[in-house]
Amino acid sequence: MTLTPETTVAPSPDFTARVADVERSAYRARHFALNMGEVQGQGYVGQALGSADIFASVYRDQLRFRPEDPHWADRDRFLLSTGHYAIGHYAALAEAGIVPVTELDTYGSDDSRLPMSGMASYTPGMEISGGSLGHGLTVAVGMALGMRLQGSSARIFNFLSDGELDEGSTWEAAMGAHHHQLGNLTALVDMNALQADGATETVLGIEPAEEKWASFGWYTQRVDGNSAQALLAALDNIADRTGTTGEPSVILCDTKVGRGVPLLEQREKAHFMRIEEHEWQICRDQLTAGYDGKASV
Ligand SMILES: Cc1ncc(C[n+]2csc(CCOP(=O)(O)OP(=O)(O)O)c2C)c(N)n1
Ligand SMILES: [Mg+2]
Repeated sequence: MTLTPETTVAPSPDFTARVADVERSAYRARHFALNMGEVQGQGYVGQALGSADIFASVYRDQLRFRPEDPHWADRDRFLLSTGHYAIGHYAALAEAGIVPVTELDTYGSDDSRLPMSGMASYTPGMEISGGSLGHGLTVAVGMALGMRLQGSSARIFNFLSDGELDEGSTWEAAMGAHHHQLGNLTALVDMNALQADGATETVLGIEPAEEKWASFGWYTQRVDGNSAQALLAALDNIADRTGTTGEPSVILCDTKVGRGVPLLEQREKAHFMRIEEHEWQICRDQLTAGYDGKASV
């Protein structure tokens, strides 16, 4: 079956159907990311493709929001720490009906509401301005505490990167979340094994990451971050616990840069991936062919 990025399918409570729904959404989001990248001739396309399953799992399946009212007070919050992943976030916001699909073409252009690095004041649904790495979780902790003090049942999700685990502020926030018993907080870490200048393990190793988070008092799971099935199972485990424990939760998501497009998966890992003009269509074709071959769809 071939789906165009515009096709939408209603969510279903059945797990298998939920997985297929998230996979479809991630597939469409990957097309959106390629389209945005092509408009600029560049962009953080490798990260967007790698993390699309994480965004889709949360936006499609977990997050409580009103597309027509992005500032609805009781909404769940999704905080993007990594401003450069905005391209992936915009794709998810378009999928969620918060940003019009037609607006994606303006990505990174002058006067666009969709700048290359996420800005809260520009984009509906963008809760914080990213770019200065290591601050997302600190803001998320404050928000989670604030929502609890207000008696709100809203949940806070923070998307951060493996590179951000090198930031001391991330661990201060992790301690704070445990101290305040923020069971309404979930961190999602894109463990793509890359951080700008090189491989995470050679720049500044952060393993064993699970043991670190667990020792900070977090309910810790590590999953294949390119498997909607694994992501939803992990998110379900967290949802089952919410309200019953004060432990904050983290999902360490092992992902592949360029996921879904073999040409880019095999390319040397690069923070800012160079894609030649003639390659965009090849990328799109490979993405569509890979999706058509998926057993669970
Ligand atoms: C506080 C701060 N220090 C340094 C940078 C410069 N910087 C930009 S991206 C990046 C790499 C961060 O790692 P990650 O988010 O894992 O990168 P990716 O996987 O996208 O390569 C760095 C150090 C920054 N944006 N903010
Ligand atoms: Mg990284």
